[in-house]
Amino acid sequence: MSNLQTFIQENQLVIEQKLAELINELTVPTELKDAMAYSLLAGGKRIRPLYVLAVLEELQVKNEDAVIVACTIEMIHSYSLIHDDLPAMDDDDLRRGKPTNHIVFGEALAILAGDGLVTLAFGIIARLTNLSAEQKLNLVDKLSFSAGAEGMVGGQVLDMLGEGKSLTMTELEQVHVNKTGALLSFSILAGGIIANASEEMMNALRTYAFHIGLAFQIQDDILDIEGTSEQLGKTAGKDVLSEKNTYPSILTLEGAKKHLHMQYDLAIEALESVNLHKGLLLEFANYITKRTN
Ligand code: GRG
Repeated sequence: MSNLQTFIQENQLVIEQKLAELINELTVPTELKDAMAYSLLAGGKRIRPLYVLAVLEELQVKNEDAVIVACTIEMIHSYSLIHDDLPAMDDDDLRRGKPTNHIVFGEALAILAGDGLVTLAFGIIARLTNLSAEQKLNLVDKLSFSAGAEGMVGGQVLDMLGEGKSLTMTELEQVHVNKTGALLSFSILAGGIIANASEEMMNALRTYAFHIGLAFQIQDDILDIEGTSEQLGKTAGKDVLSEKNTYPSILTLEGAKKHLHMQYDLAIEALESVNLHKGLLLEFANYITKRTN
């Protein structure tokens, strides 16, 4: 088994346990807790929390709060998926092979479960005890930027406004840097913040994160065309059928694959400058660009 596979296996378990713990300890109406838990504890690859822990592993720093910060990012990710699946947005009935949150709990509770998850994340960071006030403020600041109007929410709006129009590559990139890249990038930077990494290290991680964020989305678009039936089932090929703007639709499939490799190379080049190009972050980049689901 590769280092990354062992790392993922061990840490996914820790993340799952911590997520369950953080939800179970809430004193909130049962219906709300059930709706929050339904999506948060429904599996998924846990790429974002794993990235936080991978950066700390590479920087050889241990901090008991790291896994909790990692879980808060998964809470924000989970909220974004619940809201993205709503009838007013993508109107999806299935997510990860299971009925979407609003199908099970109804639209109102699904919206509120998402609201509950996103706000919970910030409160949890504020209450951490193994990080300095400065680190927590930095995490809250960067997380709100990445998840909010200047990041994921803004990207979702740009994506929505672009539907039915032919976007240029620059416009498409702007959608994805914000919609998908911002939160994924934050996961990588959060590891650096928790580790009190140097400015040079943070700059390298930032560049790596930027290109990995794009690579993740390009591979997502490629999987929508070439993916396994499981992956195609996720959206039922919706993006292809609805003629949404995607990397393959603008660059062709071959062009999208070339662009993916270019983003990969740029990500690894950034790691070379801080001598992190042979470890877990390299393996993670390989996984992101070759993933099949
Ligand atoms: C509603 C504010 C708001 C934002 C939604 C992230 C997002 C913005 C929408 C998700 C739609 C989508 C399929 C985007 C493509 C890339 C992506 C984020 C895929 C899902 O992330 P994974 O692959 O999912 O990490 P798992 O299931 O593994 O957690």
